[in-house]
Amino acid sequence: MTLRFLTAGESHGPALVGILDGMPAGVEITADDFSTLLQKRQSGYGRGERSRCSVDKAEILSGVAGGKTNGNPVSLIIRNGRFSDCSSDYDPFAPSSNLSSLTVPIPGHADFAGAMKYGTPDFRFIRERASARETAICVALSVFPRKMLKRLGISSAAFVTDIGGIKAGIDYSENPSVLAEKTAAAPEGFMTPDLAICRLWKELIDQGRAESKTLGGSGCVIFWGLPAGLGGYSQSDRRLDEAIASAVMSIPAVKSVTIGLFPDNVVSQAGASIRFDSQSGFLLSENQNGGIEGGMTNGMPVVVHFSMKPLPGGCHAGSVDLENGLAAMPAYYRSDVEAVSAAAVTVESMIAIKLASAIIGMTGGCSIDEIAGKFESFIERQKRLP
Ligand code: EPS
Repeated sequence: MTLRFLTAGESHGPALVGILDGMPAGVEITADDFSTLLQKRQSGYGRGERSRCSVDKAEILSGVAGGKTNGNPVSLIIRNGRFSDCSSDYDPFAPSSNLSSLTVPIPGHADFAGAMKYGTPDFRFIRERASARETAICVALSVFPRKMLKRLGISSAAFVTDIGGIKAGIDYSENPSVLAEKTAAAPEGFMTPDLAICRLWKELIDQGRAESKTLGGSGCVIFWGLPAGLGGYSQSDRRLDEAIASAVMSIPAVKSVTIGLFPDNVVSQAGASIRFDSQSGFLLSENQNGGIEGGMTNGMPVVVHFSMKPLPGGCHAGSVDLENGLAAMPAYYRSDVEAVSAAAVTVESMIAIKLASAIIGMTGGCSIDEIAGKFESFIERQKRLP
C-alpha cells in the first residue's frame, strides 16, 4: 500500500479540493497543523496581492474522526476567499459566449503549450488549472504524512538558498536541526538560515516590484531521522530518488532538482567511509550522496536542492494573439515577485508524501501504532551485528 493523492480546482474558481488515499489510521491531527503550514506557504515577502488578500483555510471533509485519521481516504477543501470577484466565469452552465476569454499567452506560463495541446485560442482554463495556486491544496494534504513522519521521529527543514542570483551563505556541515532553528529566526517573510542576506533580498524584491519584474531562486529541503534502506534498488519505480525528483519536478516553475549536500552537487568521492559502533550501529562518516544511495536512504539526512525560474507573470517578452496571429502583449497579469519560500514549503510537502508512502509500503501497516512498531524494529535491527 502506498499514499496517492489527486487534486482538482482552478486558481480563481470556487475552491481547491484534494484527496489523499492510503493514510494509516490513528495519526493525530489538529486544526493548527493546517493553519501554520498554509500560512507559511502564503507569507513570503515577495508574494503578490493575491496571496495576501485571503488566508487559506483547509476544511476536512472526510478521513478524520476524534482528531485522528480513521483509515478512510482523506478529503480537504480550501475555498477561494475572493471567489465573488470572478464567479461569473465559473458558472458551469453559462453559455461560453458569456465568458471572458484569454487569447494572448504569457511567455513562460502554460498558456501557449496548453492552447496548442487543446487546439483552442482561449487558454483561460488552462492557465487557471496550471497555476501554482494548486500547491495550496498539496501542502494542506501533506499535513497528514508530515504528522506521521513526526510520530516516527523524522524531522525536516526547508529554506531558501538564492533569490534572483543572490546566494545565501549556508554551512551545510551544520546539524540540520541548527539550520532549522536559524531559519525559524529569520525576519518575517523570509525563510533562510542566513539572516544577514534578508536585507539584500528585500531590496531586490522591492526593486522587482517597482519595475514589474519577477525573480527566480533556489531552495533546500532536508529530512533527517531516517534509517537506511527506505526505497529500493530493484526497479526504477522503487527508487526513492526517482520518486522524490519527479514529485519535486512536478511543482510549477521548478526547473531543477538535485539530491546531495551541496546545490552544485560537487562531491570529492563516490561515497563516505562506513563504520560500526555498538551504540549507534552502522554509520557513514559523511553525507556524500545527500542521504540516498542506490535508490535507498543510507541513514544520513536526505538533502534535496531545487531551483525555480522567475515567475512568468513578470515576463515582458513579446507574444501573439492566438485568435488572429498578430503580435500582442499579454494583458496585465498580477503576480508574485518571487515565491521561492512557498516553493520550498511545497517541495518539503511533496517529499513528506513520498517518504511516508515509502514507509507505509515497507511496513505494510494499517495503523500508525503498527507502523511505528515495525519501523522501530527495522531501526533496531540496523544497530546490531547479524
Ligand atoms: C499564479 C499566479 C498568481 C499567484 C498564484 C500562482 O495568482 P493570480 O493569478 O491570482 O495573480 O498569486 O499563487 C497563488 C495564488 C497561491 O496561493 O500560491 C500562477 O499563475 O501560477
